[in-house]
Amino acid sequence: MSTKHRPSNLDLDKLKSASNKKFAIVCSEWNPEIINRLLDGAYDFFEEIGISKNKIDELKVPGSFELIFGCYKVQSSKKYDAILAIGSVIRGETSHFKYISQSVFDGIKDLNTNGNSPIILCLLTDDNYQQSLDRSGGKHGNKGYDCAAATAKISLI
Ligand code: DLZ
Repeated sequence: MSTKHRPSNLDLDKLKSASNKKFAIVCSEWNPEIINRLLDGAYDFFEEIGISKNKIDELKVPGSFELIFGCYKVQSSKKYDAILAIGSVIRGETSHFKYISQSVFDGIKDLNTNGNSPIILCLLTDDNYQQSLDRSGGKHGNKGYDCAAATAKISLI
């Protein structure tokens, strides 16, 4: 199991008390290599606190914009202690980048105010592909791992 991206301030022993909680991951299908790297990081974390991959429900949505609807559906089921949303938006020549990114932050923020299962948003918003690689298991760590830790943490509040 990879621990090379583990943040130094992580209290893994404390987070192990989330091992009896129920989690779901909602992830986008755009930029699949980046998404898979983020998912690997997230599952690395969950394994470290004693939750195997097959205990976590995963819902795929077409793009990051649909993370809002996917999270809404999952949240409405009231089956989960916390939800992790994973997406990757990479700046291109189109203004889609800013509209999609802002919409996702706004939409997930709104869902987080309804008092149901909290949603942690792991949305990479990078200028180019290399930056996304760097943050999904590269030189800047793995945000999937970090956000999975945040998901466990919020489930304990
Ligand atoms: C359309 C689009 C573009 C240009 N770029 C991305 C991206 O970098 N990452 C991502 O997750 N999704 C992208 N999409 C797709 C939108 O999220 C959405 O799926 C479509 O606009 C359909 O609603």
